[in-house]
Amino acid sequence: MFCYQCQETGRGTGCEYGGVCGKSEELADFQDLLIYTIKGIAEIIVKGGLDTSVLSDVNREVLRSLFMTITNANFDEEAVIGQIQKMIGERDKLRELIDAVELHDAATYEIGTMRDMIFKASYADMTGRENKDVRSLKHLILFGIKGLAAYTYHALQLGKEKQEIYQFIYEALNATLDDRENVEHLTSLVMKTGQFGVEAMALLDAGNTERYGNPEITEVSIETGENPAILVSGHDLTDLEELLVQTQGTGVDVYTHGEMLPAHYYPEFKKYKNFVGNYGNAWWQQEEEFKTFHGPILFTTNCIVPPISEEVRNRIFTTGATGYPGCTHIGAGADGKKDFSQLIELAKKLESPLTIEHGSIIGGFAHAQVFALADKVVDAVKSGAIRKFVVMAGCDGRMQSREYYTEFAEKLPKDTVILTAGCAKYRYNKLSLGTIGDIPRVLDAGQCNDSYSLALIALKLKEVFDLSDINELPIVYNIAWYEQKAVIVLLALLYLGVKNIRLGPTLPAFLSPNILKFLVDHFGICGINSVSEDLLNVCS
Ligand code: FSO
Ligand code: SF4
Repeated sequence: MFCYQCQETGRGTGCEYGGVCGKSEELADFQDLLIYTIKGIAEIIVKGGLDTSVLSDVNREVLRSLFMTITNANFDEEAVIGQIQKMIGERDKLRELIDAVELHDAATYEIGTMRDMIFKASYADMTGRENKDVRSLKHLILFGIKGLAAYTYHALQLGKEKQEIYQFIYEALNATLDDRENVEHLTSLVMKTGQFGVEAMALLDAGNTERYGNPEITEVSIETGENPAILVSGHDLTDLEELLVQTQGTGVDVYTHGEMLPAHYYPEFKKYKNFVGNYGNAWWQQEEEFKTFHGPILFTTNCIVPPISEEVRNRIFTTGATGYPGCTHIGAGADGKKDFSQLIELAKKLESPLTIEHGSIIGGFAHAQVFALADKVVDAVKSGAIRKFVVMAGCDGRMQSREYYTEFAEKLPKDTVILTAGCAKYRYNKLSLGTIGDIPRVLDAGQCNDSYSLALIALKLKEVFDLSDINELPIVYNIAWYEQKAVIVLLALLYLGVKNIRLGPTLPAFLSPNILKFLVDHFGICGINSVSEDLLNVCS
């Protein structure tokens, strides 16, 4: 195994003998083989000129395969092996549709026994075979594509899709397989990945807002009630909706965890009286929080931390692209619906959640809500009441160095406003940072994909202030990353022309020195320093 796709990668260079995330060597190898196989599918589709609009099942399963390999999404070896077998079957059917062309091993390899598969899997990653910069760019594209696929998968659950996104995913995956690719072309594909990142986030935004309404200012309780309850984690709002419908009248309440918090901001979810609040913090604190929650936990997407306690493991359920060995996976039935009755019955037998916090969190500042406040915001900027906006979107994580973000938020001058999205917010969303007039100093747009809202807000301000360049706005970017969804968000911001992004707590290990230099020279990307040094940049 060799994996360096996330920020917590071993020794800051790569995990080689099991992942810091808990991924075993075998699972890492199988995930690589799954990616290798879908690259083969991409090659067949691209070289054979196949029309993606008649490949709905393949498109969906390719998205699912990519999503299954995102950090902390799926730890279930059997599920990954099953997906490899399914994708080999799809690949072989596709091959029969095209004229004979020379194809890569990924598009043709055969597996006889499990031993063959294990052997093949151990050679399926891309390390060590190519020039460092080519390899770095290919990984930057692949990890961006994983994030892109996750957002596209969510959009698809909401009935939204765009053939151009599938076509690009196949184009990009095919390029990562091609030994003749060069730095120039791969660099252009990196930018194109960002372009499609914007498209996918826009598609998901349209899917979410058309079905659930535009997020609005909302106070979310972090207290608990008396009823037994289910905790929902991840990003998939359609799963949450199904669960809320099924829990009506059962006496079981529903709480959000981690990245599901922004669901409370959507008008459509407010009609469910048993949707009572948010429990706990960002993903990495889940073990302790799940213990005191007492009820069943549903993972709709990534951010599973391998449970240490068997008692907690017995209460975990997965759905969608997620999986954990020994935990029940709830798949969709033939009618496309999911049956959550097992969780509801289990909840009824368990204690109600223990209160671990008091108070509430305010959020719901996605693009429509901020546009509704535009006059106030613009007046505050013109009068000097708001000196700067600081985009602190992205992820939270285990590393102690992330305390930087709490300290940075606390020490920001009082005439600055934090724009956030993603689970990074848990580092400062319960601090009393106050308001400027009646504008809160932390404006939470939502999940990591709602970084799209932050981009729209920046573009709107550029228009209002009649500026020619987004970088002339009084906005600075201090973004925290952890996994591959953050990679696509970063590439999307670069595509939109945002410069001088500070990225931390460490820079990606998959960037070679030359590729990092390219990003520094062209986009002014830099790492974090001490809080006091980085604050100088905000105050200047
Ligand atoms: Fe991941 Fe980051 Fe969205 Fe968090 S990008 S880690 S749980 O912000 O959420 O999926
Ligand atoms: Fe290591 Fe991150 Fe890969 Fe897990 S996802 S194996 S922690 S680099």
